[in-house]
This record gives sequence, structure tokens and C-alpha cells, in this order.
Amino acid sequence: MAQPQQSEGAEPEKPPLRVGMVGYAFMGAAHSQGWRTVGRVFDLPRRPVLAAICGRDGAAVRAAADRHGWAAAETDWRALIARDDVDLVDICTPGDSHAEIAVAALAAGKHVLCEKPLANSVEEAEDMVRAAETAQERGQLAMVGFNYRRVPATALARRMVAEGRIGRLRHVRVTYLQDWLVDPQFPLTWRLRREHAGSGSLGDLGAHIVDLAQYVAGEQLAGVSALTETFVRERPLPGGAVQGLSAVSADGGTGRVTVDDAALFTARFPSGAIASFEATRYATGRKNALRLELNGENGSLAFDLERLNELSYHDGTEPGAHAGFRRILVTEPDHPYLDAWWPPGHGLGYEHTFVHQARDLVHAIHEGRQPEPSFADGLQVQRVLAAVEESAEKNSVYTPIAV
Ligand code: SOE
Repeated sequence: MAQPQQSEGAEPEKPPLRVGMVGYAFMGAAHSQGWRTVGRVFDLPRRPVLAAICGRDGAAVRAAADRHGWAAAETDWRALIARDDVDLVDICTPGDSHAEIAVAALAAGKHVLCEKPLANSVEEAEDMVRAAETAQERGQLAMVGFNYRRVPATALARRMVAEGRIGRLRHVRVTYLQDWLVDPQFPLTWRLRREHAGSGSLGDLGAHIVDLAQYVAGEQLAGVSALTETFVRERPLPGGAVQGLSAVSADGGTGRVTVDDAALFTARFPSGAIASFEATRYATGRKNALRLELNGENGSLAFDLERLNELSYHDGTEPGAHAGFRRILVTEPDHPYLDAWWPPGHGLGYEHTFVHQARDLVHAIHEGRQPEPSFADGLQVQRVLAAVEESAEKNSVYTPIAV
């Protein structure tokens, strides 16, 4: 292999990590930002290169490559994973193709980053874990993209729970509320069809809050009691290309919604803490309201994604007269990820979670260690989602989570 060029006094050029991405819609754009920015902000052991992006529509994928800064465009994911200028395959497609692409990319010798939820079923997720374990023996690594772990405030919350700052955990309360399905005329896009999305709000939003709650609490759920609902069962068929979440013109016909619109469940942690979860795309007025609160014996923590530079903390050991929730502005250099960004008080946003995700993955690959969350973590979340569906089908009967 050719040695990198080095001029006198200059730092040796870092070895590249050449990324190939499949998908270029909302998540593709978000991951592109992550890969484009990460090496310019963080001091990384390898230099991410946006080698090639892939999508089925040739004109649209070439436009996406230009817009997001990818060197090449492919229209067949098999061609993308066959390229020898790609080291890592980043999967940003709907859930129905995650397993096939990830297993093939690992077999082709690539590292893999896969958007959440890991798969559309427990069986697919199990196949992916098996493929990742085999690939790991050859030095390839696989990670699932639960980006909300990478909000500095949620990472700080996890740190504070682990440090014992709220003491023994009693309650975990999480909601993820959006409203983009309120209009019954919103068309039947792939996210509303089980064969493409696996489930509805449950897999799309519920997967995030299950992962985040477990990550911050530092333990995995033991069982759930659930109910799910589909409020609008018939919707207009889409007439054109889908852009992000936005509505597209309908062509006259209608089709059946085959996923849940909302999922509600209670759960138990092995420590004895109890939890509640709510995921919906019908919370009128709520756009991307992911809220998490933990109550411990000695204090509480609260986070709201719509104010993501803040973490609320109540220290229950303080004298009652002046105790109460106080706001930690999570912008200090010793807060997670923030040493590389702006001076204190200059906040971050949604897109930075994808930069942090890329940062953590590059370091793990360089050090040859399993990045987190692993495919096994993604499978465990998938098992929670399956238990929620099983419990809902059995009228909320308590359903232990398979291990
Ligand atoms: C749509 O509900 C969505 O784009 C999710 O699919 C993402 O995972 C979440 O980050 C924002 O909302």
C-alpha cells in the first residue's frame, strides 16, 4: 500500500476511513452531515472520506451526492458494498433492507453502521448479530445508530446516574411525541406499512426511548405491559417521491395502515425501578418531544430534546428550604463531547448527535474494540419491541423480555 505523503514538519496524514452510505433521505442527510463534519471538529485517528452514496433513483442519488459531498454515486447497494474504496457501509434505508445489506456488507469485509431500529423483526436482528460476531473475529465492527445517546445532556445524565447522584432508581418516565400523522389525509408512506417499517410509532420512536432509558439507567428492562392503537386505518396512497416525513400528492386510491400509530407501555427494571413509555405521532403540537425523567432515592434528572442543551437536576440531599430542580447548561468543556465545540453557552443541535456518533465509531474502529450500541444491543431493543407487541395483543398481560 502506498505510504501517505508527508512534507517536512507536517503531521503525517491520517489513514482514511472510506464510507459508503446506502440511502439519502432524512437519515442519509443527517448521517452525511456527521461524516462531513466529524474530522473537522474532533481530533480523530482516521480521516473519514465520503466515498460513495447509493440510492435506486440515479438522478436523485447523484443530486444527493453533490448536495452532501459524496465523491461517487451508485444505484445498486450490491455495487456499493463491492467497491474496494469503501471500508465502512452506513445503512440509512427503511428497516426492510437493514438485515440483507448489513449481512452482505459484513460478508464483504466492511465495517457497518446501521440506523435504528436494527431490523424489522427479532429473527432478522438475530441474523445480524450472528453476522457481526463472525465479522468481529476478522476485525470488522458493527454498530446500531441510536443517536440520542450522543446528546451531551443524555450522556451526562448517564454519567450522573452511574456516579450515584440520584441514588437508587425508583422511576423512569419517557415519552416521545410527534404529530406528523394527525392529518388523516397524510399519505400511506413506507413508515405506515408493516412490510417496510416493521412497526409504527413503536419501532420508529419507541426504539429510541427504550434504548435511551436503558442507556441512562444503566440496566435493561425485564418485562412490559403494553397497549397499542391505530387511529387512522385507511390513508390515501402516495402519488410521488417521499421527502423526509413530508406529505406527498395522492393519486386517488387508498390503502390500509398496517402498523401502530401509538404505543404505551409500563415496564420493570431488574433493580426494582419501574418505568413508563409513550410513543406517538399523534400528539398534536408536539414536534419532536422526547422527554426523559428519572427519580431516584436521593434526587431526580429530567431531559427534554426540545431543549437539548439543558439537563434538570434535583439534589434531594439538599435542605428542603432551598432545594429544587436546577438547570445545568450542558455546554461546558468537561461535559461529554463538548471539549471540541464552542465556548460555554454556545449550544448544539440535533445534527451534532450524528457527528458524535461518527466520532465514537471512528475511535472504536481504530482501537479495534466493539462500538456501542452494538448489534447485540439493537437485538435486545428489538426483543423489547416484540414483547410490547405480544403484550398488547394479549390485552396488556405482563410479558417478560426474552434473553
Ligand atoms: C420520524 O419519526 C423520525 O425521523 C425518526 O425516524 C427518527 O429516528 C427521529 O430521530 C426523528 O423522527
